[in-house]
Amino acid sequence: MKLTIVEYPDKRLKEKSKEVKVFDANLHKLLDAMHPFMIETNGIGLAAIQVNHAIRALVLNLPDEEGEQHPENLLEIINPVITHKAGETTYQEGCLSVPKFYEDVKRYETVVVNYQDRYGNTKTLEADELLAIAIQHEIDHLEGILFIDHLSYARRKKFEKEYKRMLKERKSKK
Ligand code: QAP
Ligand code: CO
Repeated sequence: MKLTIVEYPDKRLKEKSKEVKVFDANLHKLLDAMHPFMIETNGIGLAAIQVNHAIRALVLNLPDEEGEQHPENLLEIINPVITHKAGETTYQEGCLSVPKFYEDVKRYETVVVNYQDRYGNTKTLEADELLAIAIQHEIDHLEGILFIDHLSYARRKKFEKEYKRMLKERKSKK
């Protein structure tokens, strides 16, 4: 299965993703492709909508203290729902769908998430630190929300200006 990244300002990123109801080989094929794709593109988190599949599925693979990603740390999260949230934290976020841009975003410090695994089994995850931030970022994608949607008006305007210039520059090099 060949995947390509959907990049801002593509309207598909604003779509609300649909609940997964069938946990079949098609879902597994997509998840199996998303993981290596995310690693190859230097991502730590990827929502299905970012590879043009508007379903409520995401993968996460956070690096360890040495900055290395291990396959055994892969998380596959389907139909997530945040059931508890507390605290506040700010982190400089990026997104594979918004290449080369990083901005501070405020998130809950800890979240509890109910979700399903690839077989439809119900799970609960208590997340803090980078995992809590990453999960909130990816769940936003399922609602059609990007990290740049959290910026102040002034920061967003600055971003749009710089991003447009970057796209123009990239186009001229093709
Ligand atoms: C979401 O983000 C996230 O601009 C995952 O050129 C963000 O994997 C989780 C990436 C912040 C936790 C904290 C971005 C790769 C990857 C880029 C990513 C780029 C290449 C972003
Ligand atoms: Co993202």
